[in-house]
Order: sequence, then structure tokens, then C-alpha cells
Amino acid sequence: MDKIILITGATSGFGKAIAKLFAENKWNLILTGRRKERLVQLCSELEQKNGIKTLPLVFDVQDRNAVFASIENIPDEWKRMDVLVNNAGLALGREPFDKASIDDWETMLNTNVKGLMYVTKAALPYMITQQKGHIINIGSIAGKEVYVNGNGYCASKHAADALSKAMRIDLLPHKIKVTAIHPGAAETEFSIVRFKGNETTAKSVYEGYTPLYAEDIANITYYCATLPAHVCINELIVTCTAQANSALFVKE
Ligand code: NDP
Ligand code: 8X3
Repeated sequence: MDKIILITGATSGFGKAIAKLFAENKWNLILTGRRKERLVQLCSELEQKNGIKTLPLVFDVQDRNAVFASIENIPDEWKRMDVLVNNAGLALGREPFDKASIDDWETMLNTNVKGLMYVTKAALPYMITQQKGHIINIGSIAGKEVYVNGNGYCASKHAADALSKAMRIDLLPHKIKVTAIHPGAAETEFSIVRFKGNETTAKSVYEGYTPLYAEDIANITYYCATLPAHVCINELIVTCTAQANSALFVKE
């Protein structure tokens, strides 16, 4: 098999766009998510359209046992992945600290932090054996600057940022690259999830300016993943042109 990429959270948004772009460039894909129907459908579409191989893995990244059982039991031909994209994640709620839901905090920390750690730990032996690999963590501008009512989500993405830095240090002896991509506002299903299905509120997040789109992050991920072996982009923050930092936008 040619190149293999494992992408978590491939049923929607960034993960799906990354899967499509790598498939067009003939990479074989291990795609994960909880929504089995969407995942299987996407795998089948990308196989037919691009003549590649795919492996759908259905698990919740919060479920430590499921993550390890799934990744440890992939068929042998897949046990040499070149790139892992830790993308699965979410925000829930946008309330001040005193009003925010503890359940939401726990879900965000379990998904964005522990989930990222579990998947990476499960996939790492394959990269360590081959003494090469590339881990690309999708962080957030929320992991660089805290914003009003961002409390739990910002904490989870700051932790993800720390993990990217820690991995880059600890995996250096194994010649594994670690890149953190920190996007600003991007129109995906992210806000629909954050506002718990309230599509009007979700839509309002992107009103009055042109946000990033999933394809923008896919292009950047592809660029980072296809640089020469001796080059590693450690991290980058990317916003739409209308966004200056985690809080400041210019709107029409
Ligand atoms: P989407 O909601 O469109 O996609 C999120 C993906 O993550 C889905 O495929 C979902 O799959 C998966 N996912 C969520 N929770 C879990 C879980 N517990 N177990 C397994 N998979 C899970 O959002 P985005 O594409 O925008 O988000 C992708 C990443 O980018 C996230 O980490 C997010 O925090 C980050 N980000 C997003 C920004 C934005 O403005 N959109 C900006 C900066 C960063 P399923 O539901 O099938 O499990
Ligand atoms: C998503 C971008 O600004 O909503 O990580 O936190 S933001």
C-alpha cells in the first residue's frame, strides 16, 4: 500500500475535508467517528471515486478501551501509518464560568484532551516501529488565547496545545514530526454542536464576514503533511482575514 493517514472525526467538517483531499491525492485512509452510517458511506464514496483503500473505525474517542481495541486490531497491512490527524473534538456551550455546565466541561476535556491522548498512544507503536511518522493535532485559536465565555473549551484546547509541545519533545528520538494547526472561526457543524442543535444561533456566529471553510484547513493539513522529510511545521495559527485574534472580528 502507498501512504496511509488516520484521521479522527472524519464524519464532518475538517476531518471529512481532509479525508477527501488526501483521497484525491491517492492516500489510503483510516477514518474514525461515532456516526457509523456517515463514516461507511464516506469511505465507500472515496474508494469508488479515487481508487484508494479505506478502513472505517467506529468508536468514541472518550472510550479508552474502545480506542485501543479498535486501533490495536486493525489488519496488518494498515499497521504502518504515515500521518495521524487528531481532529475529533467539540465545544459545548458558551456560558460564563459560573453558569457553564460541568457535564459539558467533562465532555470537552474527555474528548479534546483525553481522546487525543488515547488515540495517539494507541497509534504510536506503529510509528515508533518504523521510526518515522507525523502527528498533526487540530488545536484552536482557543488554545492560544482565552475568550469571554470560552472557559472549558479554551482549557481543553490549551491542554491540547501543551500536548502537541510535549509530544514534539518526547517523540523526537523516534523521528516523529508533530504539527499543531490552530484554526480560528470556521463554518462546519462545530457551532451547531456547540449550541446543541440551535441552527439560528450557530449560523449567527458566521454572519457579516467570510469565515474559514473546512477545505482551507484540509489544504493546510495537506501542505504540512507533504513537506520534505527534514522539514516540520511545529505550529501555525490560521484565521480568516476578518479575524485578528480569538475575540476581534471586523464585520460588514
Ligand atoms: P464538526 O462538528 O464538523 O466535526 C467534529 C468531528 O469530530 C465529527 O466528525 C465528529 O464525529 C467527531 N467527534 C466529536 N466528538 C467525538 C467523539 N467523542 N468521538 C469520536 N469522534 C468525535 O467540527 P469541526 O470539523 O469544526 O471540528 C474539528 C476539530 O476542529 C475539533 O477538534 C474542533 O475543536 C476544532 N476546531 C474547530 C474550529 C471551528 O471553528 N470549526 C476552529 C478551531 C478548531 P461523530 O459525531 O461522528 O463522532
Ligand atoms: C473553534 C474556534 O473561536 O469558536 O475552536 O473557539 S472558536
